Amino acid sequence: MSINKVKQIWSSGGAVVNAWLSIPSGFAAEVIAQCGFDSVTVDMQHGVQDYRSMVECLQAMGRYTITPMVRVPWNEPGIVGKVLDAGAYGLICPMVNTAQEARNLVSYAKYPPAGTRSNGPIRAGMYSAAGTYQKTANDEIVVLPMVETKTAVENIEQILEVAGIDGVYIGPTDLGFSYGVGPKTDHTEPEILRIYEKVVRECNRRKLNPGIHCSAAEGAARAINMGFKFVTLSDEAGLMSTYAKIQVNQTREMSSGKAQER
Ligand code: 3PY
Ligand code: MG
Repeated sequence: MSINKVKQIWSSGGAVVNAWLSIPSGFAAEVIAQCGFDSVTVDMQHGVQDYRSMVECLQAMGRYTITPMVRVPWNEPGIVGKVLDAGAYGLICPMVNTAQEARNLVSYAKYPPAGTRSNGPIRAGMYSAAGTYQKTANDEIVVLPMVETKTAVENIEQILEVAGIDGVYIGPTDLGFSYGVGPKTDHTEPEILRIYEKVVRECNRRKLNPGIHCSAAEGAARAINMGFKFVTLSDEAGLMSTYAKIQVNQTREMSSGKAQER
């Protein structure tokens, strides 16, 4: 059996509930990692994360039974190898538009002969006997190229045929831009929903796992009910500010006007 919780959940037919870290803080990662998520993804593309803060986040989530994942800033071999060397067991990569780009991603993420990843799992290899990590990494690490443009949607079948990917991850805001309906999550436009249905169907045909970025429980549950196998609930900054605003507003409402409107 896989040691990767995401793979375990998928092999039992379940859907993964993923967290998203944009705050460059090990403590924030620790807080989120104990909330019951199945996986936690450090976002190095749009999150306020750099390499060191990403490593701190991975360290902070180390004692929880979650899969540590990273979204890299771009499809480049240097950063892909470096986040895997730091111990990521899942990789999300933005803006993968063609089968060739997906093949490149797989190649960067896998050791030879499957790929071209360079040896040196400086942190990733630390918790097992020397050489053990390299024997299992190709199978254990989840690779999810992002489908977030019209071009990627047009190429979806070819992208899904690329050996070594575990599914795809939809970026709804970039997809919205690409289709001229605006950069938002939890789309309800029939045109976008038809794309989601197609991605789910084509993934299912190939025993792959469709994933999607959502903004909250309602959209995430709807996505799971559509057949998505990996859903992200906003990011921790979004969750924090949503809950804080609710608490501030409730305090004003419940204090009979003594806590004044600002
Ligand atoms: C998108 O919605 O485009 C994303 O990349 C989600 O983070
Ligand atoms: Mg995006």
